Amino acid sequence: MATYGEGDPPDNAALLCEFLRDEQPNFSGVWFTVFGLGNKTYEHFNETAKMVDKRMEELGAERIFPMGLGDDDANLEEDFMRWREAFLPKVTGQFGWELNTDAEGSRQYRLEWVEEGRPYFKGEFGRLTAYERPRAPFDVKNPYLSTVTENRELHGDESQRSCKHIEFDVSKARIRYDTGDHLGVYPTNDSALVEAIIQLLDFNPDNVFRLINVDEDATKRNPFPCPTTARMALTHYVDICAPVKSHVLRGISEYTSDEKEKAHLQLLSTASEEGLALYNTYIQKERRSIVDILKEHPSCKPDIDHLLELLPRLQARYYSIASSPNKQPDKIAVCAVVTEYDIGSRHIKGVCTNFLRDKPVESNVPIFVRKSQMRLPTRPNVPVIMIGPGTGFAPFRGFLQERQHFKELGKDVGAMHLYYGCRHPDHDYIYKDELEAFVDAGVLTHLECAFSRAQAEKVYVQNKLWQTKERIWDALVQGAHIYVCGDARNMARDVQNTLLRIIREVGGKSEDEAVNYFKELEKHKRYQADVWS
Ligand code: FAD
Ligand code: 2AM
Repeated sequence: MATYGEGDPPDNAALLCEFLRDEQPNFSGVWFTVFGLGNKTYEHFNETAKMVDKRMEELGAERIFPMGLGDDDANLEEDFMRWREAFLPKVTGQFGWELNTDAEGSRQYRLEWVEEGRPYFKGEFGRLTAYERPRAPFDVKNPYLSTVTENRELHGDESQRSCKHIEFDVSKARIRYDTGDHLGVYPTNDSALVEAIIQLLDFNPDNVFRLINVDEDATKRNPFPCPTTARMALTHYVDICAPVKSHVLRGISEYTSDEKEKAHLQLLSTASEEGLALYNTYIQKERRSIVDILKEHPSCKPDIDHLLELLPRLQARYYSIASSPNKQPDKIAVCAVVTEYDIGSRHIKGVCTNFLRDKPVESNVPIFVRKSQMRLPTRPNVPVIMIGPGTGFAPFRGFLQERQHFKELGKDVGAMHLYYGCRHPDHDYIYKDELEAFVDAGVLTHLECAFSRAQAEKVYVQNKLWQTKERIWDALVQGAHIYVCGDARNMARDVQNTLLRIIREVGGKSEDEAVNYFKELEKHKRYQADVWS
């Protein structure tokens, strides 16, 4: 069970969670266990898994093995490998079965060649004609092939990094969005990496095939849209950049002729202390992808269709929408900071941000809107405090546009406080001109910028909050809504602690009273966080 956002289940588990929470089915006689996929940098760590585990027991089911809580901030794969290692003998014992780990290597899909000339999937999802004849509604399973209308650099010349402002045309799709929503973007993999796999494994990348589930009752008939070619699958459908999962290493070890290389791959996928430690450094910390593994184990030559079956699906990336439908209903803006870093001699590029980085105007990108919880107060005269360093500013650009629109309509618009943070005013101060224009227009009433690297000591948004603590408390007393967006790892927690301190020290509350005050803010959606790591 995965948890995301503010302790929410993923979309495809929402109904199940609602059912477990609200209904009273009798689960006596049911055996269960739960493994949670979470991230400790978030406040509501593995909340969905914990809820399911608790409710299953309350409804009469019997827990046959303790819940495992995976932490993606540390090493989710290792957490799962450890948990599974202990769980498998337990579950087979419970059913009176014999544990057969060899079966792990067996194929779930069979290959079927498709004759030349037949249509095949070239990046679409669901339907072959999904991009030529788009059909609403558009969502994660049916993205809309939008057109890029703008792609400009937001960082200054002296910045070592790149941050892009990108706009997508959705006029023909009539996609509706609200300020605060997220945009899902489906990237394609770097063609150089696709080519590297083709060279390393030496197969014909353009033969059309289908992979068909050998279990005819399975709900998932194909691992990705089929028929397709290996080139298309490597480009659009499977993840070839993430650190390799242990079951993939185990699967491809069977195709390795050199005994030393084979033993290395097998050790990497073994849940022993030695294997886990090796996995942790060699795969996780040093972030080796399938391309790295194939390069470093030259005798490992898996059949391409088996490799494609083993690799996880390439996932959409999410970006906070940085525009308001009031200002531009037909275009959706995002701002994305490009992920790029070196590990040893390897230069690693983030999949989606590098895909977007050079997308020219008029090119196409599959997108969809995902609703979020983060909303401006219904009444435009309620004051808002927005805390968003870096690209955490993105949704607040939408908020400012929205309130400006109301102001232009002659409505009474409440105060807007923005706490923005970046490294240096000349390097990565994004949307500086726009922010100054919002100030001039009287929409942005209070702008505080924390430049962390413009002087000897670090200055962060929470320092600016503390410096203006009386103003923050006054706004809270007047009913202000607070929004925090951006880095989940440190910023969100530090900001929350500073707000608690303001409630205590300026608001005159005790420790417990301040915590309760904060909980009330959360309950009434007057404190909303949209953070990611
Ligand atoms: P990937 O290929 O996915 O690689 C990223 C991975 O690289 C991460 O796992 C990270 O741990 C790892 N990594 C990064 N740097 C290093 C390093 N130095 N050393 C080792 N490992 C490293 N991003 C924005 O830019 N703007 C937004 O508005 C925005 N909004 C978001 C809203 C939400 C709700 C969420 C969940 C995320 C948001 N993100 C935003 C992040 C975005 O979704 C992507 O995660 C980000 O752009 C990276 O994607 P990528 O495909 O380029 O990188
Ligand atoms: P730094 O990278 O110089 O440490 C946007 O990324 C801004 O957020 C940067 O100025 C960054 O500063 C800053 N930042 C880093 N850690 C933070 C934290 N714990 N709280 C608030 N801001 C932080």
